[in-house]
Amino acid sequence: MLVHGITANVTYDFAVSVRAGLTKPGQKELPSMYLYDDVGSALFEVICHLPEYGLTRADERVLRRNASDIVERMTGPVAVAELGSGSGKKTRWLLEAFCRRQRTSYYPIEISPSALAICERELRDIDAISILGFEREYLDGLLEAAAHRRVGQRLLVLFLGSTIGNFDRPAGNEFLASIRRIMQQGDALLLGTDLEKSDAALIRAYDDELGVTAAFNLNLLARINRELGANFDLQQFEHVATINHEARSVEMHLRSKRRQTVNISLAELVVEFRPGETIWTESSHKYKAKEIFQIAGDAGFRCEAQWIDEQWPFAENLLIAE
Ligand code: AVJ
Repeated sequence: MLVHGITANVTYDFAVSVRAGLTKPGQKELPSMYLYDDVGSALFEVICHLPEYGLTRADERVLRRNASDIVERMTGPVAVAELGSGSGKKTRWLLEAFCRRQRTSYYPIEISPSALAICERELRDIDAISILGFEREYLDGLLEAAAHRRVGQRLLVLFLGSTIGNFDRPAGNEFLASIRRIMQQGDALLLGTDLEKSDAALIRAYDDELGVTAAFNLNLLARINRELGANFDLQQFEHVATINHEARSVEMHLRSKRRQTVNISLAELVVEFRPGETIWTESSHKYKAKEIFQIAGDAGFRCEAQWIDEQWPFAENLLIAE
């Protein structure tokens, strides 16, 4: 019964978001969070292995190389909460370093149940780890994780992979401030941020030769077909990646190849598309290493340390709650 109730609500929220995004005057849009169902999460894992997409490997390299430095800066017992853990692979280095010192709690927070299960399986062999996963949205999950921490445990929140880049800058600042409000003074946030790079490198990364990113993006329409009884013809839409210089971001869109009408029955919606019209599905903002200090300060943190990968410019930032 409960499971049925939760499922119904998830579908309802999805229908409401799809309706709001596709009836917006001007640019149609869909929230990027819905890219990550089981199929989307699996495709994203493949993207992380593509030669053109260096982001995840850079994130992993910085974490692996600096794990002991990061861990030494967090003295005493620690509870680690991770927002959007994915497969959990890149978190291993940090958790192993913490667990060598003492028993450590790990709370992965993930909206994809399959990604959460994979993460728990991937990391459960680490000695002296206690894993408790939350299938929740970020802030709800973090509230729950924070409620589980023991007295005397410092909370380390991981927000890796430059997922912060999915927010526009004001929303990103607000999100960091919301995380800060759940934390106590002295707690820490390890924030991964992809740094600015050439337009050509970014277009290659977000429009790969093999078409995996295209499939990842188009899966959002397939998901609407599956879950909301829609009739999108996937052949009639194409993946586009563009640079927004003003926002300093890469945008993914789905472009209608012709004039067409789509019926989305569970959203009680009929949508018209002009030829060439796009649905904006995701933005990935890029940062300057220096600007993180300002962003941290504005949200109630102090950026205590920054580690940068030179091969694929990417920064791992240790923010301390003030
Ligand atoms: C998981 C949000 C960090 O923006 O680079 C990868 C998602 N989209 N390729 C990113 C993504 C297309 C990714 N993040």
